[in-house]
Amino acid sequence: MNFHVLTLFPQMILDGMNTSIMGRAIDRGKLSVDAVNIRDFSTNKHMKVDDYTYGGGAGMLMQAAPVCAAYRSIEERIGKKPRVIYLTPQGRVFNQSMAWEFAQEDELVFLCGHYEGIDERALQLIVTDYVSIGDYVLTGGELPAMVVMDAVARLVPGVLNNNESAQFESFHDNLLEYPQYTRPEEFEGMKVPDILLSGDHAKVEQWRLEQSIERTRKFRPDLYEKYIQEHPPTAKKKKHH
Ligand code: 6GU
Repeated sequence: MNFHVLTLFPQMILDGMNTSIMGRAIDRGKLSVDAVNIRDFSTNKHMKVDDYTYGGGAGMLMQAAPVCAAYRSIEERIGKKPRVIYLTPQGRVFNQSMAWEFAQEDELVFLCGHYEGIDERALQLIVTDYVSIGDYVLTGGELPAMVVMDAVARLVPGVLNNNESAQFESFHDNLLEYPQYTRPEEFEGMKVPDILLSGDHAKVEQWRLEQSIERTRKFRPDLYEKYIQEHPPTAKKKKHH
């Protein structure tokens, strides 16, 4: 998977992505991240990339020309028209199924806005997907781009170790994860649940599923409803409440 990020702050992207599991995956050749500085494509003598908005109002807007020129440099380099994800609070709210969808691509471009946004004509010309990471406002698209890249990258084959496989985990099946424990058996008077020490694998699995269901019901009733729709409680099984 090759990520390309259009940004005014390339160092922020490179610093964030060359660390920990992402950094390891880059070193192993499973991922690449390049940050293209939109300012390098300004034709203004002061390397300006923003201007006032037509119609008035507060703030500055990123101009269409440097954004499009920066994008086209990527298109020419990779020799195809990739999906271009614009990070914006106006976008579709990112979730795990979108991460799986993006993970099917070989190349992904992320467009990070700043100031009050980007000239609408640049967006019309190059953007294929509008994505938000939640209902709050940030100062720019760099952190959202890194959030989406992290979620997508860990689904790319070879990025995670086998035993940290992305297949079985939170949001698989709309359930939250069950509680986990490591040594010691007792910490500040709190014991690890007996069932986890029993060695009865089937009982452990049953307990974990019950814990997942109960946590989801308590903390994420919206996800719980989806889970119940796909797994209606039967007379035989234990009730979920
Ligand atoms: Cl994608 N961008 C900005 N600037 N703020 C956000 C966001 C994106 N998602 C949530 N808030």
